[in-house]
Amino acid sequence: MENRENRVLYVRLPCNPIFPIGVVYLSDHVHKLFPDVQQRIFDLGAVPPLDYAKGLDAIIDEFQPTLLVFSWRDIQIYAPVGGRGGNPLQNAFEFYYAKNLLTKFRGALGGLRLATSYYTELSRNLGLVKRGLKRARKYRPEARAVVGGGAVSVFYEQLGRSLPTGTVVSVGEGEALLEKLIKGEDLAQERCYVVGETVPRDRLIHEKPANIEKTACNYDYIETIWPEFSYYLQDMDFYVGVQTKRGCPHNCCYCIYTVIEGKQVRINPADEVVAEMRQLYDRGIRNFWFTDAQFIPARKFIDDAIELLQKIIASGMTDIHWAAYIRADNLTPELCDLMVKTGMNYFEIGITSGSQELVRKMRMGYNLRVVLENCRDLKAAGYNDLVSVNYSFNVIDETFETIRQTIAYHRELERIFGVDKVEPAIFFIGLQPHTILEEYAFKKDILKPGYDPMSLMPWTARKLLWNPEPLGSFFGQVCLEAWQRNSNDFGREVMAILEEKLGCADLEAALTAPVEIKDKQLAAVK
Ligand code: B12
Ligand code: SF4
Repeated sequence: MENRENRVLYVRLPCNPIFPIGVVYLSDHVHKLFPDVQQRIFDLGAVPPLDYAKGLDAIIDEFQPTLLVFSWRDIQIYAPVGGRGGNPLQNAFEFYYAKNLLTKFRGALGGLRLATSYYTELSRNLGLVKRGLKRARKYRPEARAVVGGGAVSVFYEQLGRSLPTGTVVSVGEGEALLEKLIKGEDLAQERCYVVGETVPRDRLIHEKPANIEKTACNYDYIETIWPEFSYYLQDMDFYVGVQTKRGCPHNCCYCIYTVIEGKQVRINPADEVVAEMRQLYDRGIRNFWFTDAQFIPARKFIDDAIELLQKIIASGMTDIHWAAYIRADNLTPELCDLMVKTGMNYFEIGITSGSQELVRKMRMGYNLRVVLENCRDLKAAGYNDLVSVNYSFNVIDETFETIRQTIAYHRELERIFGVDKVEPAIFFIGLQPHTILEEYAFKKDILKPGYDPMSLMPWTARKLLWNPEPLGSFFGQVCLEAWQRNSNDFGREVMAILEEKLGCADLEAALTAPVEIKDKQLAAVK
């Protein structure tokens, strides 16, 4: 029997205004199980920075929670685009690779600004947790804090060190944990630990998430506990998150999604997904982001995707748009047709490299030839919108030849979709804990166990922003030149410069991976 005195306050910690789908789903789940429990959502993503503390105090004074659920979405900010503290990749590269002293100095200043804003954000968020808990205890001495969300799942071992004793630190999905917290049950079997009381179990993050079948989120209820919900309804360009499945079965060497969400794919029933979208649709939402790690994780989930898209059409929501991460090796002409008909107008494919040989070495399980064939099907089905292709150079065993192959591959994608429709998103991998790449870095002595994956100190950041020599400096120079030429079209500039310097391989070479017996360094690590 739950404790009827439970009053649960969900605080989404400051974040760019991405729809706070995590806390929405958690509160919906709790409500379905414990309809009497009082709940409230407070989203700091929709509050100006100067008002964070004041706003948090006010909601706690008013609501007097017994359980504070802090949701922390992201911490890691290496991206090729303007982040919260500037363009992190550019700053880092200017500092590490610029030959011109002035540019180096500018990079150092930018890096310093960035590091300052990063550490300020970290300590501000930790401060908000402490402040909230302390204030809640004025009203309810038994009040407890629990922290979770994407950022906590990645850095759960490090974050616990700076949180108040007794705080529950959660990894992955929080539904089952909240259920137990509300019932006052023992947490020993959950993917969590309690600061100052228990330590994270070895390989905690690799434990399987609970198998809970998701039902349509009840937005009529959500509206009643989240007065600021309308903030996300005002801007009609906004992509509101809807989850259609959880989990990814792949093993891509740098990726942690598959660990956070688990390898077992759990499908949310199509009728429930459509019923959830319908509620948002009726509130004026027309843009949806399917928040799955992958919308079609493997061929065996093609039928599920088809079912969902058919049901969307049958529901009459014909003027919507949607976007997602798509493994384009798992498409069929029928699926392509449905994607276009249901309004997909943006997708990201994370092939990482256009060289089949490297794609195999990174354990990504992609067949690049199939990706191209499927992209042709998608174009034939009438897809005329943007596709973002994520490339991360220099992950492992990159050579000038594999770069030439990536260029050949990219040019072929441009031939299929049109140059202006294919956006090369050039990322460098931000090394994450619990990945195969991290183990590889240990093996190769690039990192030592016990390093701090959250450090932005230049000597650590240089290793975490994965761009090792011998090609590291080469890529550094190419990127610096690309920013100089046109920072607004960074990805295309990088491709152009690489092609000018190295030329372009035969497409056939890109698509063929010579069978090598001893290329399996990463596999060996695994
Ligand atoms: C979809 C997605 C996106 C989409 C979001 C689209 C949209 N409109 O919603 C896009 C592509 C825009 C995106 C962008 C970015 N993302 Co992103 N994204 C994801 C992804 C794949 C799923 C997130 C999601 O919505 N899941 C579904 C919801 C329901 O789950 P959830 O919010 O995580 O909540 C669940 C649990 O976390 C937990 N939970 C949440 N809060 C709490 C609190 C408590 C107390 C408890 C107990 C549990 C709990 O329970 C919830 C329900 O099960 C995750 C990876 C992953 N597989 O989790 C990365 C992830 C969240 N993203 C991440 C990052 C870094 C970013 C970027 C900052 C990347 C960048 N450098 O530019 C940008 C942010 C852009 C911006 N504008 O600021 C990181 C964050 C961690 C980190 N490394 O810092 C993640 C974890 C990926 C990773 N491993 O690196 N992202
Ligand atoms: S397919 Fe995507 S989500 Fe799955 S492991 Fe690979 S990179 Fe991660």
